[in-house]
Amino acid sequence: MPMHAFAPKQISIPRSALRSISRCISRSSLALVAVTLVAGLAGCTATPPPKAPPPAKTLPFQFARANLAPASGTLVSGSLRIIAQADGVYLTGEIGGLGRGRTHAIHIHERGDCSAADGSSAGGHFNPAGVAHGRAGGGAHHAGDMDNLVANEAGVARVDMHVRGVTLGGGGPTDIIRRAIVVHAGPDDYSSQPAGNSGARIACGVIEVDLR
Ligand SMILES: [Cu+2]
Ligand SMILES: [Zn+2]
Repeated sequence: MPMHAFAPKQISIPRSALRSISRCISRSSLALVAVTLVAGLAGCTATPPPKAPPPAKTLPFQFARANLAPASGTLVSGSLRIIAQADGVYLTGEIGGLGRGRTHAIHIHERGDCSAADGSSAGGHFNPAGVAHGRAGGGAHHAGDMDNLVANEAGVARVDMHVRGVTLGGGGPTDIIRRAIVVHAGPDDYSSQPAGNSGARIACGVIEVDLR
């Protein structure tokens, strides 16, 4: 910035003031340079720089997805979209390769790790409140408890599920990002502890942020 073009040489300006004005000008548009010079020696009231935004991982997210892959030697797979809502999330999608007309348990499990062949690496049901297993919407239950899926005659189950009390992102105790969705061989009886006696884990997928 050519300071000498605006500041006559015969006027003695302290170096510190010059530096201060220079800082002001560097933050101002050219249209503001004259105003800045007039106000300059009276003191630059530069506003502090805006605070850096919080890291992305602490932000709530609108969408997530879970691509379910087979576990325990099955051919069960599917893709679910997870949409943030005011009081929880909405799950939507399809899971195929299930038994024709069969009923299968589905839950959110605590660990986003589907690496074990039997899905055991996903841990137990997502249960931040430390309560008993049960039925969603009917008394005490894990935050990860959901109603059973029913497959059609083609072995495909349509998922359209509202799960209350969980969040996407934010890093709080109810955050389900990087947790897992697990489908089981049998139905959840909604009462046996700790997991509804729903049998082997036949598909598993990690819940990942979807930035679309
Ligand atoms: Cu489960
Ligand atoms: Zn449970």
